[in-house]
Amino acid sequence: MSNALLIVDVQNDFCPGGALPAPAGDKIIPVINKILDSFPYIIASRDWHPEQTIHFQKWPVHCVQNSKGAEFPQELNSEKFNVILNKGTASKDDGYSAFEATNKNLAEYLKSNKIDKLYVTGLVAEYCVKNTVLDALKYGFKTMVIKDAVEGIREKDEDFENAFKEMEKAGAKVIMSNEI
Ligand code: VGL
Ligand code: ZN
Repeated sequence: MSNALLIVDVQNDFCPGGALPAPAGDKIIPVINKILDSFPYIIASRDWHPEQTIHFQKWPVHCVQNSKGAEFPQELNSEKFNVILNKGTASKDDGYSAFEATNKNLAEYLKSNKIDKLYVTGLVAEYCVKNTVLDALKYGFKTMVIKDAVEGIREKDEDFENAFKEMEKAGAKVIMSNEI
């Protein structure tokens, strides 16, 4: 059995200067770059919205398909990614979880490559990272969350820590990148 690194939505719009920024979103990029080579599979998701979606009733317009804001930040070594998943592509739902990607079925991809253990990083803790981790656990994958490679939008101070508590309670293991 094998393991994979899952990089959730590290995109310009979730970094400082973007449309829906995690205030320290850019800080996780060097951490992710440093651990990339430790994984046989590197899977990245991207929030990939149509111009009009109910999602934008809740959120400022962000990560519109093919826009600059939807691109991976230049500093992220995205040329090493094996798979890119597009999520949030429907106009009628949020599509927070990478398991809801529409261009590839993530659960099937993992199973067909005998990947049973997922290391999750990315943006943002309170929404897409959390929903992806909860889905991974539901599908039965061993799921680790690399805390120093995750950031949040931190609408309220406690939101970031609460997201980690919820993931841990559901069965995720929270680790730091130097434990890999
Ligand atoms: C996200 C809010 C809206 C995320 C995406 O990637 O966590 N959050 N769209
Ligand atoms: Zn979104």
